[in-house]
Amino acid sequence: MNGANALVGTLADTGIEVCFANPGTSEMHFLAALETPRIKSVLCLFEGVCTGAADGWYRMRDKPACTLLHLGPGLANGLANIHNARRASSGMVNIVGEHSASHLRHDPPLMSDIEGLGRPLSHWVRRAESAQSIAWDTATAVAKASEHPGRIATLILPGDTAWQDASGSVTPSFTAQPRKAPNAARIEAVANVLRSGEPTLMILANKAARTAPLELAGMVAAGTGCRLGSQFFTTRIERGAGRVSLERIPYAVPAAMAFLKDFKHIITVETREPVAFFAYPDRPSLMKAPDAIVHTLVEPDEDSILGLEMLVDALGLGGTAPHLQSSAERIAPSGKLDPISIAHALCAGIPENAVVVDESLTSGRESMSYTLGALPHDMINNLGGSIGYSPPVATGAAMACPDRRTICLVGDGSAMYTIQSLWTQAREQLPVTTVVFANNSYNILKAEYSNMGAGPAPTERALTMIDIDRPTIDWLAMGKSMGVPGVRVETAEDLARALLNANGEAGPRLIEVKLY
Ligand SMILES: Cc1ncc(C[n+]2csc(CCOP(=O)(O)OP(=O)(O)O)c2C)c(N)n1
Repeated sequence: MNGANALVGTLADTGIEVCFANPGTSEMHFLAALETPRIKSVLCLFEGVCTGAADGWYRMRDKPACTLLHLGPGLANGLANIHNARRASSGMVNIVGEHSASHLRHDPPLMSDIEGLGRPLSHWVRRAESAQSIAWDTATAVAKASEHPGRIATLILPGDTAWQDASGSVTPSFTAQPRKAPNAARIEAVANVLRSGEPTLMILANKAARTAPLELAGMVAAGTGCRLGSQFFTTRIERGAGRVSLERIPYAVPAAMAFLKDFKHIITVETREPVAFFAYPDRPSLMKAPDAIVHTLVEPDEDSILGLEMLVDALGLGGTAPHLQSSAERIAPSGKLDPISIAHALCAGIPENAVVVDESLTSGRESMSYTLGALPHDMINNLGGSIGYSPPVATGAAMACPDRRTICLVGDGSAMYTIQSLWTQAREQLPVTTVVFANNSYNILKAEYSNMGAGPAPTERALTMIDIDRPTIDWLAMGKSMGVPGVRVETAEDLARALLNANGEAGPRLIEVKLY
């Protein structure tokens, strides 16, 4: 048994099921070890796809996947989606290949400061010192990544530690730690706030946006009159008809301030108070009313089900029925495509139990609430703001949930960052429908130009950095070249029909939504 075998064996022993990989010469022993059927290895054609896919896997499975990245440059290519995963509290184990120590002193071309690249975005970085220590290091990495909230663990694997003998190495055993219990005094203080009857918004995030905690929060809302909200971006929300819905705090600062202005109290569950995505001249960073008070009910590393149960008990609300979202009054999607008619089409086309990965930006950003009454589904957002997250996350989510349809809603500008994901989806025949909103523009930046005070509207020259229409991207050809059949739609009814058609397919499909 060599170090690579010890590594892969320990990954499998500690519950890792999948490795999103982009290998190079230094990782050949790891590749050989991956021949075990115990771990599914999935080739991704860019490291940002590997790391985004690991994020998508975690969001659906609540446990880490691993990635295989080629030395410093491979890790660097994966960093943007590691950042997004970190902001979403997703755990992952990155295995980064490296030269043997004896080779490093000759300064070979691929040498770089891997620890230096990995550390800012990893919670844990370690370089395997010997083949004998790899099993220990690997088990430690998986335990770290599996903490709540999820953590980014990066293990650097020098070539010689992979190929040397690892027999007799020792693996520690870790028992998963239960989530921390919230402090009882804090729960009582929040109960008092709710008893006051003053206007209160409870914001739920991360694991608190799942059905069981949402129902507990729904009981509190039904019993006290408080409202339930989400940040603009949430890791995963179980939503749709029959579930407890969250009101989404708007993205734009003026709209968010208008939404928040009457709340005297904000109660946070696994999140913090609402912060603007960007700083703008003359607009505040914190968007609540100046006299509003923020109360933490559950910290991000605590158990929100327990916290909400304690709150329901403290308020004597056991047995209260939460208000459940009614089915959408389905407005038949029709006519010209705009954010509202797109939402109507989505509402008609999202199948039961779908996973929706949203990076629709200006095509869906403000209209996603129109899909609240769709069939029950999961909604995934990007908490890190680095675009190009959704095609990889959809890939990983579909690997994690092959029996569900994953729908990736993505702006054309965002899609271009990680479109290689389609190739992996075709190769693995994943049930993903990618909907590309082809407005030939970084449309969001047009409004941000004036929001920032750069001028009333982008100048012609500025527009050359914002429009992506010369040349026009042929999305159907793009999909076809990577084995994903597609269709182009120009009306809302055609979009709904295309979604429904794709739902019946086993493999990936692409829908180009032509928006100009
Ligand atoms: C890695 C990264 N680079 C650049 C940006 C800045 N940025 C934010 S949105 C955006 C354009 C998005 O365009 P598209 O996906 O087509 O959506 P649209 O705005 O047209 O709705 C850009 C370039 C970013 N957020 N992340």
